[in-house]
Amino acid sequence: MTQEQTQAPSAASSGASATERFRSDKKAGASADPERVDLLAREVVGAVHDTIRRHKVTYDEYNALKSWLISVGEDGEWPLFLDVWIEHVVEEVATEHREGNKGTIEGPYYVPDSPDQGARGSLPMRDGETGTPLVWTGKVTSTDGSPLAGAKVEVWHADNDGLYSQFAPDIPEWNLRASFTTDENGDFEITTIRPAPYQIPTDGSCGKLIAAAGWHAWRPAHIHVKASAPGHELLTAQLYFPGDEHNDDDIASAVKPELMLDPQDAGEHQTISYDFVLDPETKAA
Ligand code: MBD
Ligand code: FE
Repeated sequence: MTQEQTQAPSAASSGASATERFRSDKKAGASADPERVDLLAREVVGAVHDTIRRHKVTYDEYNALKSWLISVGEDGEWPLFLDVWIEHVVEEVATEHREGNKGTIEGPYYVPDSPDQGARGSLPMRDGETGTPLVWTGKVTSTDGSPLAGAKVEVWHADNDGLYSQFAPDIPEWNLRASFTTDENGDFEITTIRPAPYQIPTDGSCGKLIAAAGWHAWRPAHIHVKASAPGHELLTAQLYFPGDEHNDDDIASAVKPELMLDPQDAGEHQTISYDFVLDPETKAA
């Protein structure tokens, strides 16, 4: 392999990282109830049968699907596929009871335990990191309006080339990833750069599906965040920028009007203000 080939971000390398990350963090399926598995597996398989009958799916189409499903696993793109096309409905169902902040999907590129910068600070970035500097002030409160001191705000986003550290090669480990802890008034101030729109990898199986169906691969520029505090439900969200051409056709269907920022020009940089309202944990199971 040439130097260039080894260093180019590829679907296979970011997919392998995303698969490994997911397996190391999540204890998926540990508590699956057989009755739920039976019900859900039957309904999903039944929905596929209905589609085959309704559209008279051919053996060629069945074999194309089989071949594609095999390659999604080989490319490590199950986390990407699921988070782009399925997670938004899981998130909708999981958070429909909330009175506080709207959230949205986590996506495949979260990494826990990013470096803590206190209540005010910058995301780690390279010398000369490109992109408009952004200064974000905000407050974390409970649904009753009381400020939450010591709340954790974890932030991660792509760089100006749309690449995430730990999933694309040659980027410092914690680049554009950090955690903040709110002060005694629940306040924080985060300095970063404005991320670029993000195109999901086009050279893997998800890219093949997109090309075969004539779709596009874009997500609007977004800042990922998790806000949490003791006794409160974890909020996972993404924040978006007005005017992005993909706000209305996000491939991951994860944009909500409540998650739109309002950047103000302030000379060389822009300022944003965005607060989080967390729901108290309910005791009822
Ligand atoms: C991303 O950056 C992302 O946020 C989602 C949801 C899917 C793919 C890439
Ligand atoms: Fe993202």
